[in-house]
Amino acid sequence: MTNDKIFISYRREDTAGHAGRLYDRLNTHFPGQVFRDVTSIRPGEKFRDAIERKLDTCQVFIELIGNQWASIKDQRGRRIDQPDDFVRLELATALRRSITVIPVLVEGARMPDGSTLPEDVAPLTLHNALEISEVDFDHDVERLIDTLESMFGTDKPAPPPPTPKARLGLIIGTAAVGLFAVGVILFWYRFAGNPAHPQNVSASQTNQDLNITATASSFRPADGTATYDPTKAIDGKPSTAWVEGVDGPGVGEWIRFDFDREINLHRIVIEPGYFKSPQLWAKNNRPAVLTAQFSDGSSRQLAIANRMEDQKLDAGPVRTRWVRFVIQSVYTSDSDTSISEVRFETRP
Ligand SMILES: [Ca+2]
Repeated sequence: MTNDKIFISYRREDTAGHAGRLYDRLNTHFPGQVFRDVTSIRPGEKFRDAIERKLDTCQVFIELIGNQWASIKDQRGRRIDQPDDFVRLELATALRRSITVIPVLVEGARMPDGSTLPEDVAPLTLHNALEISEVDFDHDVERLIDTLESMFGTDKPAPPPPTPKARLGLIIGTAAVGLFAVGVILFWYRFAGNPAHPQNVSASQTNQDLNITATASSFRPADGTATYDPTKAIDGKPSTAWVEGVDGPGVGEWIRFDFDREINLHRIVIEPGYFKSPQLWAKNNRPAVLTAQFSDGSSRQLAIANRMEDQKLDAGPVRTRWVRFVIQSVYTSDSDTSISEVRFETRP
């Protein structure tokens, strides 16, 4: 029986050194949950069966891509084109199942062109890649670990039960908060519409030369002068943010941007979290993995680092009239998930 949640796939001739170091680092952080090497499959086990079984418990599949990943050949030709190539078998199996696939580009390698890859592994190129390099190895791997942690969810210990005295205070406090909340909700219904059904809350904003309309599945009601509707993610101000408004971490909530024309999108720049101050950033959840969906029916997963800085994410190129981000997982704090700013980089 195996409990491996993380599968590292790589080509020995291409990235064996990085695979070894990455395995060591991940295994320190997630002990006993990382699987690296098909050589640890017992002799006599059928290779295909062994891979299928190894991937049964796997939640995240990491494909290390070096400069020779796609091009490396043997006497029969390019390895990736051969149906029994073990990297191809592993990757195709992971892509076929609902396993999160993260391509990791090593030492400046580029993502291969999907049109040059066999059909069963070409979808790899739709996934957002992380990069690792010798110079920034520690930093790059930390970013990967942050992403993995958010996917697995970090179990925080429950707070101790309140003492009787504290409980009385809690009841009074809860009642006061309850009354206040009723007031806020009544105010909200009266002046701002019903926050439970904000499906079509939208406004046009200019983001670069694009006219964009933003909508969201939910958003946090205004408090005082601060508002958190979806247009706050495209107002050009890091100090304002879209903040989802449901109970819990906001997984499944979405924000959508409609453009005034079809664009050729190649990169998305995102400010994940509430950038008004480092304190507020730490207090509000940050998205860790977003699914970006496009009007051509395609989508891609964006892995976001847990850092308060602009993050540039490869998105295409894809021709699309809109982008919808669905929150898949978050870095949890004690408040709702926020996005301060999104920019779309296009090509003609
Ligand atoms: Ca903003």
